[in-house]
Amino acid sequence: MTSRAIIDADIQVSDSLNLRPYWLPFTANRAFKQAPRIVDGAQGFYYTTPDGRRVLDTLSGLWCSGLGHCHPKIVEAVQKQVAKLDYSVAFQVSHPGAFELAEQLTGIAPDGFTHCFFVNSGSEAVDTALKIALGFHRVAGQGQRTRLVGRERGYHGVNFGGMSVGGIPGNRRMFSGSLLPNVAHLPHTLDIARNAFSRGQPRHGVEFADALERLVAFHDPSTVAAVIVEPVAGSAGVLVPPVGYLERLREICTRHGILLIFDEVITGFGRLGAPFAAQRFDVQPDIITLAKGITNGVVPMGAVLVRKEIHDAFMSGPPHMVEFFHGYTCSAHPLATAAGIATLGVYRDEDIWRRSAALAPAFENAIHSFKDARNVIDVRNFGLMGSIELSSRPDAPGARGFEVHVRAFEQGVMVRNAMDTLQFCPFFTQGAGRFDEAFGVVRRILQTLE
Ligand code: PXG
Repeated sequence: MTSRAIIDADIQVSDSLNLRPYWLPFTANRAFKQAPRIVDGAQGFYYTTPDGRRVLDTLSGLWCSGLGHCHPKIVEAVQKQVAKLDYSVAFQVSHPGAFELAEQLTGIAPDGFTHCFFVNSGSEAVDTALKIALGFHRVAGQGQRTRLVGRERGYHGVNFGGMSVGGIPGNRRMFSGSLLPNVAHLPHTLDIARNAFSRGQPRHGVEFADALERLVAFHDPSTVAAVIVEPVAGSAGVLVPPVGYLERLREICTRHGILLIFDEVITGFGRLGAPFAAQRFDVQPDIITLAKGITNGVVPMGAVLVRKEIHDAFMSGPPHMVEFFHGYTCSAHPLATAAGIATLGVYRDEDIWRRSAALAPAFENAIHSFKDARNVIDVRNFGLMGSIELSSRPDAPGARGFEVHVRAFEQGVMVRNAMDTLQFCPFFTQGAGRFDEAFGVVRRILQTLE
């Protein structure tokens, strides 16, 4: 036995890995270590396991690899970059890739977004966006605007800001005494009683946005800095905004001088058939957070896009002074910018926004074929995001969804569950014919699932 093969008696393993030291994120660690699901390769739409099985990926990684795994152009760009400039000091010094990627990102952003701040993840993008919003009001002479508004069931990452404006109870519970003060939450927009099995945007629920008017009136609108929402909520199980809802949020924010932040960590980069959800819905936020698809998941990276007025407001004070006391050691890391530039090149060269929009109707038809399947209480979709919600076992919420995940993996399909909701995020380039492969396995599992 090699040292890597030494395993605690209670943890069963493959022959060669000690599973004990690694504490996995957002994972049922004990269940995992009893029956690990491990991949050691990926190509295109499939992972491969150490024992040589192929596993079809139905979530484009974790909503991040829409171009398929190991895209040769992105791989090559990263390989070249690492041999040329492995790291560049992030503060007071920079490198060409950072400027090039910022220019390209602002080039595909909605009109008026002129500046880009780089970070390393979606969570960092969100906390950065919240700090930009608070800082903006302060430099603009409205330092009393300190209140933030999020939404129930929202997911904005796991750092303290994102967790505080986030609305998934399980993510907040353990830290409930230590969240940011001065945060209020809008109601979520899921309304299965009225909107079950909606195709695309649900018809009912624009009035959920009116809660913002009441909330800001209650707290005094002049104390509110920003509202943050995912245009389509991802992690909570693909909650699609009702018709007119985002427009109304925008209108209320504008009327009260409140910044609107769209968290586009999932919806960005073609997921909805346009570069960003802001363009797809034709609703213009003031700040956009990005991550995931910015590098096709190849190198960790996030970004915050802001309008010119917001950036320019910070550019005061003595010119030798730092204007925004914020940043990370690996902001605009050369490997990430190389991956980002290559990824944007592929989006452009492979006509991804159009292909994503073109594939969406076939995806919609395929996922709505689950309407009459056993235990299915809702199917939701927008663009290339979709979910199938199962009823929960009364005694064990989440168990049904987890069982589908485990059984599907055994049968060569990676299916992500959020409690009892199954989530799907197809590859842009997979073609309509491929939905059956994954959905066939899911359908057979649902037929026998208690
Ligand atoms: N905002 C949104 C909208 C996200 O979806 C984050 C912020 C945080 O990003 P980082 O890079 O810090 O993880 C996310 C992340 C899932 C799932 O299964 C979703 C995410 C991450 C992992 C799993 O729904 N979203």
